[in-house]
Amino acid sequence: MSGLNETPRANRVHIAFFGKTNAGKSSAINAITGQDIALVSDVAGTTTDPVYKAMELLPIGPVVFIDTAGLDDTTKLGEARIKKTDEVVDKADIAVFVIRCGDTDLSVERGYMRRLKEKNTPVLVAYNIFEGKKACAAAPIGEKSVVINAKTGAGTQKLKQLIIDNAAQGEERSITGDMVSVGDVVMLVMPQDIQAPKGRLILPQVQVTRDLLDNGCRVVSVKTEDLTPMLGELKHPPKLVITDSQVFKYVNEHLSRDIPLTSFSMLMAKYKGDIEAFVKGARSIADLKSGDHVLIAESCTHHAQKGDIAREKLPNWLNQYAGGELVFENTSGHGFPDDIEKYKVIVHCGGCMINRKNMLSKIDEAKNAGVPITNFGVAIAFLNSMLDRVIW
Ligand SMILES: Nc1nc2c(ncn2[C@@H]2O[C@H](COP(=O)(O)OP(=O)(O)OP(=O)(O)O)[C@@H](O)[C@H]2O)c(=O)[nH]1
Ligand code: SF4
Ligand SMILES: [Mg+2]
Repeated sequence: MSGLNETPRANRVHIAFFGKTNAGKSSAINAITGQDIALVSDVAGTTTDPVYKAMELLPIGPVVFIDTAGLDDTTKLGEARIKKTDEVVDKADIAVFVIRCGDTDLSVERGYMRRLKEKNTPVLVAYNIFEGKKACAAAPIGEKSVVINAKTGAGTQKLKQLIIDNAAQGEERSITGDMVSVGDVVMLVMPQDIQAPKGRLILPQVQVTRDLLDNGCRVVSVKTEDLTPMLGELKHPPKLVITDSQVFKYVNEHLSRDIPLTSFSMLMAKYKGDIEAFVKGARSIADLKSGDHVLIAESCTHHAQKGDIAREKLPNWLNQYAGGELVFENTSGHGFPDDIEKYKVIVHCGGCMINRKNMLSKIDEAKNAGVPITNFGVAIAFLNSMLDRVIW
């Protein structure tokens, strides 16, 4: 786990290395980073589970290098490894294929490349020269490529530059950039009740504040009861009010309709996923009837206080709304169940531990199966009739 002052892994650019066993993936990562991150040996299948290494790669900033197991490991154990590699495919922001010069059977690589392309993930190829080996194969599907010697490090600076150039087209995204302008006064309503962690702010509040400051806004933060007095003290109404969803009702009642309002969860849903898909998914809750199957999906298992949202609160609210007994299933971890088509809606957690690419992959999987998908925050906004009032 990263420390409090470090960028969480979910917000780092994910740079993933793929390739056959012994192609030199681990050696290439070590050469680029100048660190012995990954174990290198001439035994095929040295790297088993994906290895993650967070670091700063200037000028990109915080990144995480991901070393994966060989794509051609067909043993029984290999199957489990391939599954883990598939998970990396879903979250890679940029993919580097390490291919041995002279290797012409690239069908496995092509399959993976195709999947990455479908996700608009930039794909690079590093041809690894093994001394005495023949010329390199032509780039499999016209990828941007470089020739390296992963063992001596030759060419790896060029590979690093190629990664930097192509990761740059990957997004430097702003949470509020399309809603505010320089000089705007933005008011944040942040109840600091007993549920709030002692002595600090929660991550969405911190991230949104930083984002607004970066956008040149003047940020005014108030507790719920200070909303009205603060509005009275401002010379002009704020350009935007951002509230914690828990006090939406209060804020809505105390805020003039002509002041744009949104919530931290709507902003985070937009930042992390596909807000239009989530809103559409949330509106499909209106069609739920008794007996319908609903999947509640969480990305990880550590959520001590969130457990009851997923297993109690949300199911209760949805049952109340549907006026009957819905059939709930909970899942946690990477994928969705195989019989995903049976669900009338999927309600996903906020995904604070996964990156945006990973969330978009999940949204795509649901879309491909024709199942509406939303997330906790947007579903709760719908259930509280917030969607008619807030902007996103
Ligand atoms: N001579 C030479 N050896 C290399 C080169 N690149 C890697 N090797 C060697 O090839 C072997 C495999 O390299 P790794 O980096 O462990 O390969 P990998 O793709 O991570 O392999 P797995 O983890 O087993 O999938 C090691 O013994 C490396 O030292 C190279 O360019 N030239
Ligand atoms: S919101 Fe999702 S990813 Fe974040 S802690 Fe909860 S279950 Fe894990
Ligand atoms: Mg390896």
